[in-house]
Amino acid sequence: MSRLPAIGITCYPSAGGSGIVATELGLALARSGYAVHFICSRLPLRLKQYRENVRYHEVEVADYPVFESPPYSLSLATAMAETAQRHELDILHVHYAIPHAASGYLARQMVGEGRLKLITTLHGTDITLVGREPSFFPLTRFVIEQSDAVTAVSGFLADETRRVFSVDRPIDVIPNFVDTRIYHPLDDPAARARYAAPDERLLLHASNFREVKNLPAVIDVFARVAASMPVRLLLLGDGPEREGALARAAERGVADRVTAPGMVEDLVPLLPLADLMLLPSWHESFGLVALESMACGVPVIATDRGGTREFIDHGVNGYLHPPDDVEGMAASAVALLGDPHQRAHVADEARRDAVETYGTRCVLKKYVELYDRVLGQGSVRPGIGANAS
Ligand code: GMT
Repeated sequence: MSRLPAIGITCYPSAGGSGIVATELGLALARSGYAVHFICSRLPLRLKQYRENVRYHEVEVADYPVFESPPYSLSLATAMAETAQRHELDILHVHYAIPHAASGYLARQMVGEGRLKLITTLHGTDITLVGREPSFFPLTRFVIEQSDAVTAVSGFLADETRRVFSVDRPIDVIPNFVDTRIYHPLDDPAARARYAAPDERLLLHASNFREVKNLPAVIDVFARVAASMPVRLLLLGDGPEREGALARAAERGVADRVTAPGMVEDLVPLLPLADLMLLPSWHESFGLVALESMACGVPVIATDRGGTREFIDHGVNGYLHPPDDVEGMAASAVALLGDPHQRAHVADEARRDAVETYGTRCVLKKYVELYDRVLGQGSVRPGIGANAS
C-alpha cells in the first residue's frame, strides 16, 4: 500500500473520556496525513470545526412503529460498511465495546474480512460495568475474540478483560494521552477570582457524576479540608449524582463554598485554575481527567483502584488512596495545600510526566505501530506525530 491507511473511527460523541480519546486520536492521525472518517451518531464534541483529512458521517437511524426502540447498532453497522466501501477504509477503529465492536464486526463481515480490519479499544466501563451485564456478556466476549486487534487503556483493564471474559488473546496496552500544548499550567488570576479569593485554595472535581465517581467522598474530603483552611470546591460536569452531591455539601455545612456550573464543554481554561484535583472513583480504568490536570500542573488525589497506579506515583507526582479512605485523602490534601513548596514540586513532577510519557506524540506512535502491524506493513513512517505534542 503506497498511501497511508484510511481509518474509520466510531465513538460516543459525548463528553466522556472514551469519546475524547477517540476524537483526539483521529485529529492527531489527520494532522499526520491519514484520511480519518468519523462514523458516529452525533458530531463528537471536539470535532466542531473543519479539519483537513477529517470526514464526518452521521449514522441515520430509521424508526418504524414495530420497533420498541430504533436499532442503532444495525444502522451503525450499515454506515460503517458503506463508508468503508466508498472511501476504501483499511481499518475500523471502534472505541467502547458495546455496541461499537459488534457493529464493526458486522461491517467487516459485509465488506469482507480480508479487506477491512477491526480494532477495538476498551476504555473501562464497557468491561468493568456494561460488558459484564448478562445480556451483553457473551457478545462482548465474542467481539473481543473476533477483533483483529484489541487495545486497553491500562494494564489493569487488559488484566480485567482477560479475567472477566476468560480470553487469552493478546491485548495491547495503549494509555490515554493529552495534548500538552493545550493543557498546560496557566496563571490567570482574573479567571481564578470567579471561583476563589487569593487566600483560598481551589479544589476541583470533573466527571460525568455517575456512581462510580464516588461523589460522596469528594464532598466529605472537601468538608474535612474546609475545617482546617479556607478552600473552595469547583464541581464540573453533570450526571445522576450531582444533586445528591450538592445535598451532601449542604448537610456538611459547606454548600456556600461549592460552585457547580454543570456541564462545561471545554475544561482547558478551568483545570489550571485549581490547586488540587480530586478523583476518588470506585475504580478508574485510566482516569483521563487526572492526566489532563497533571499536564496543567495541578496535583491529583486519585483512587488507587485501577489504572491510575500506572501513571500516578504516590507522593511524587500525585497521591493515591483507597476510595473509602476519606481521612487519608483529606490528610494528603491538607499537607499538600499547606506546603506551597511541596505543592509546586508535585505539580512540576506531574507536568513533566504528562509531557514526557503521555503527550499525544508518544502515544500516537503506539497506535500507528499497531495499525502497521494489523495491516502487515513495515515500521512507523518518519514524521508521524510531527504536529502533535
Ligand atoms: O469515566 C467515565 O465514566 C467515562 C468513560 C468513557 O467511556 O467515556 O471513561 C472511561 O474511559 C476513559 C478514556 O479511556 C478513561 O480515562 C476512564 O478512566 C474510563 N472510566 C472508568 O473506568 C470509570
